[in-house]
Amino acid sequence: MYQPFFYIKIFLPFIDLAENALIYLQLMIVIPAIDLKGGKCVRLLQGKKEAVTVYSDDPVSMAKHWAALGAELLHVVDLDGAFTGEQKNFDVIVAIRKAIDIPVHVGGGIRDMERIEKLINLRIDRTIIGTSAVNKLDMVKKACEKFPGKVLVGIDAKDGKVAVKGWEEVTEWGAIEFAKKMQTDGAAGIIYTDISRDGMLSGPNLDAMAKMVKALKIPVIASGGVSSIDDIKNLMQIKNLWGVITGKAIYSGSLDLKEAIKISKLSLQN
Ligand code: AMZ
Repeated sequence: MYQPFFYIKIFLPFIDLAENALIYLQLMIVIPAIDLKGGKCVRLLQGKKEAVTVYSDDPVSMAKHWAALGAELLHVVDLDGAFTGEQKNFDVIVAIRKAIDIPVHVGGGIRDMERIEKLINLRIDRTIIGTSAVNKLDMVKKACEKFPGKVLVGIDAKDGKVAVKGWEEVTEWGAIEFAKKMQTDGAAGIIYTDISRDGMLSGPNLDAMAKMVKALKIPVIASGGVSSIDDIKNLMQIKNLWGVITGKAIYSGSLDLKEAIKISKLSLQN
């Protein structure tokens, strides 16, 4: 599938029009999220499965809604998959893919090569690997060799350490240290989530995001804590941040997706 934004982001570097004056052309993609649990579109608080709010019984309509508002990419997570290790919302994911024309990323419960291949064959544009990137240390490398450009790594951090298995287990890996390894292994990009902020509408962890972007050459997508247009503007100040995922804010109405997309495309600041 042709994905203009992805290529624009790669080939059009951030242009500094004037040194020392904060005037620059900034592009950052705003990505709506659909988290699936029991076939429904939900949000969790800090990823805890008991703190669940159902936003829609019809995730396919939700996906169409975000696409109609101008989304250029959709982030879909099978939460049951992330908790159990096996994708449980596969049919819904397939239905979402068929219903919209924009690129779709999928994560949650993708734990082996067969699952990656299956999703890619179904025209899922990129797969997100979390737990297995840590627990099967050579898997991302192998997957990237077989499916170049199709494998993102989801790094979900609790106090700077990588968490896995639905965020119920925290590992010894430092987030940046692990991200660098994934970059070396060929990951197409990193989705970096601050667990303590996720679903809290408390503002993103700008400092942690900036450090991650600075440490890597591959695209970084920030996730967790976004609540308002000001958060979008603040994230845009992080030079080279590729994108931001928003969930609860667009469901609760504290962020207008259409406005966020508009603002994220071009920003001339003095
Ligand atoms: O909210 C959670 N508890 C949660 C969540 N959103 N746990 C995992 N995930 C997401 C990760 C990543 O996109 O952010 O699931 C994906 C990783 O799944 P897995 O099964 O590879 O660890």
